[in-house]
This record gives sequence, structure tokens and C-alpha cells, in this order.
Amino acid sequence: MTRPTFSTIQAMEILDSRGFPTVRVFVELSNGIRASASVPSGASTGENEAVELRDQDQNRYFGKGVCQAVTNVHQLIAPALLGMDPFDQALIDQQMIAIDGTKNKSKLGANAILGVSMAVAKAAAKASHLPLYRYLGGAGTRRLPVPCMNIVNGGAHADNSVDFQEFMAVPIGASSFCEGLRAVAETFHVLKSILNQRGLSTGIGDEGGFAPNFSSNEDAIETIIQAIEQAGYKPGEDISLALDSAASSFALKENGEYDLNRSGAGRMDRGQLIKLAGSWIDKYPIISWEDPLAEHDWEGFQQFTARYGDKIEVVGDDIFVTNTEYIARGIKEGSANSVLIKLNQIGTVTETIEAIRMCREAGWRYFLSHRSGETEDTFLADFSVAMDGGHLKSGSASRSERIAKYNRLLEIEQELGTTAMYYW
Ligand code: 2PG
Ligand code: MG
Repeated sequence: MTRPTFSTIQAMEILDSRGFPTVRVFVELSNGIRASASVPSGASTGENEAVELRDQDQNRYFGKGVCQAVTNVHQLIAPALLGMDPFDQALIDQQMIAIDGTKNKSKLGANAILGVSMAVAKAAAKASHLPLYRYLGGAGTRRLPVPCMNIVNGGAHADNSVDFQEFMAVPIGASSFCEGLRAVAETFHVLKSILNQRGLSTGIGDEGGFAPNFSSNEDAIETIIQAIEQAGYKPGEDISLALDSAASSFALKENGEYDLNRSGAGRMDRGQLIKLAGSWIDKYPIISWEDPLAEHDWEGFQQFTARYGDKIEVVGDDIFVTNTEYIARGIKEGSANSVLIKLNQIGTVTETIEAIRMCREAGWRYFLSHRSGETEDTFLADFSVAMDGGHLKSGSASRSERIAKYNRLLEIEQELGTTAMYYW
């Protein structure tokens, strides 16, 4: 077989799930195969994330346009890749990193680079006549992730009284992805009726979870536990809880304190915040806690992990930004025991795989994640299976850009049939 090359690489500006611009890339191979990929975008972003290039033209989308990133795909990336072999994912990604030449992809834009990187992988999978998860993961790929469903949204993802950003229901006791998804989707619906009965809002946040004004952060967690029970499941056995504090979003720049002002819990220092988290870990069936402290609070992360790392998964998101430089430091300092993995934090498929490799070698976990700004692209679903990660968050049982990933996982599970595996 003659190996195909790229015949065209094109990009365009589309809208993400929040109605803000993002990049979609189309790749066509010399054998006529076509693929496209769309880039997600975050709200609670880590300071060291790869740069999402935005036009800053206040006359368009409040400065959030991505025309420059699109132009960069056409003028700087496409000409350099046209003769290349689409199966050379690492080389293609390396080439884009070299053209960019900056440490944080600020010249081309991580949104431009990632769009191409993902579209290349999809085109190569099609050219191999393999599903994307099989192409990226190889012959042994058969494990479905546990869907950590973000059923209550707070923090930067909602306008409510909840300081912590995400409260996820985690179906650890299910026998399959499909049963796990059912358990947490049912919990989501029961939660809605409980909120209704209490006269609380059932409006949703950016990731499709409910975003009512609970009387406290603890009220949020207790209401979720009530929903799990009323849905007929046992908290801690069938369904556990995972939290993402996204603590960088309520950390005070001036003195490193934390301001839980949305719920009215007030200011606290690192020690008090760790103590508060600890009291929850003792009391509630929490299995995983992401960003319990802010991205600069390496010492706090270390203390938290030393205290609770044996009991729960301590996940670093903003602190590591899917970047091996920061993950290596975290491993050395014992800052966590798991890394949140977001493709657009680092900007290429290859570097994302590198981050995962580093976690595996250190005996750390890794947790695949969507962004608060998403599209209908289901790349993440295939990627999570390919990476054998076992943990995935893709929002709630609401909003099609979230459900698209869960639905794709249902398809993959069906395709894998009796060979499919599922466990936390
Ligand atoms: C997070 C993510 C995804 P955002 O903090 O983990 O849930 O949010 O995409 O806004 O950074
Ligand atoms: Mg996070």
C-alpha cells in the first residue's frame, strides 16, 4: 500500500458549548480520507497552560475570536506538514512544536496546534481502518473509564453559592460502563426532583450539573448523598464522590489564603482548608479530590497528599497542567498521586501521551478530562479508552456536548462486547 500524505489541512472558527469561538481543523489525505477535530477551552485555567491564542479584537466576540489561530494553521502549519506521513503522529507534533518555537505555544497557539494534532490522529485511524481508540491504544485496548459525572457545578462554572467547582458522582460498584452511566444518570434525575421539592433552582452550569444556591458547600454534598440513596444506590459502595475544588479560583493572590466567600464560609489559611477537606474525607464517601489547593501552593498539596494520599486519589490539575515539567516536580515532592489530563493544557496528542507515560512510571493515576467549553467532538472518549485511564470526567447527564462523549463510550463498549473491562 502506498502510504498517504496530507493533501489539505484547513481550519475554521466555530463556537464552543458556551458560545465562544474555538478552532476546528479539517485534514484530507491523498487517498481521499477526511477527518476533523475541534478544540475544547477551559474557564478555570491553570496559569502555566499552553496558550490558547485569541485575537484580542474587542469588536469580535469580546476579543475571544480565534482568526489568528486559524490563519496560523493555514499559513504556518499546513505548508510544513503537507508532505508528511499521517502515521508519524509524534514527528508531526514535534514539527509543530519546532515551528512554534516558544515554551508555551504562544506563537501558533495551542488551539491551532491541538486541532491539527487531533485531526491527524483521526485521519490516520481512518486510513488504518481502525476505530480511533484502537489506533491510539493498540491491540490490548479494552478498558472503559468510570464516568465521574459532575452533577453539581459551582465556582467558576456557575453563579451560585458553592465555592467548590465540581461535585461528581462516581459509579465504582457498577459491572460495566453502561450500568455505571445509568447509576449516575439516575442519581442526576433524582437530584433534580430533590432540588425541586426544596424550591431550589434546577438550572444548570457550564458542565451540565445543577447549580442551585445551597445553604453551604456541605449542603451540596449531603444533598447528593441523599440523591444517591433515593435513586436506590449505596453511597460509598455503588457510587462514591469525587470533588474538584479548583482552589486556584478562590485563592487570594496577596497572602495565599483561601476565600470561600460564595458560600459565606469565609477566609481560611492552607491549614484550615486542609482540615476542612479532611473532615469531609472522614465523613463522606469521597474517593478522589482534585485541586484541593491552589496551583502555587505546592507545599499545601504536599501536606494534603501526605495526610490523605493513602486514602483517596489526590488529583493535580492547575498545578501540573498536563506538563511533564510540573508532573516531574510533583512526583519528586509527593505533591499528589494523580494527574488530571487535558489535551489542550499541553497542546499536542503526543505530549499528552508523554504526561500519561510519566504517571504510569511513577505509579500515579491519571484522570482524563473534558473542558468547561466543549464541542460535539468525541475525541476524548476514544482517547480515554486508548490510554487505559479508567477515570474520566465529561460533565453531567445534560448538555449534548457532554453526553456525546458518554454516548461514544457506550458505542465503544458495545463494539468491545464481552472483551470490555470496567473497574475504578
Ligand atoms: C477543571 C475543568 C474541567 P475548566 O477545572 O477540571 O472540568 O474546568 O475546563 O474550566 O478548566
Ligand atoms: Mg480542575
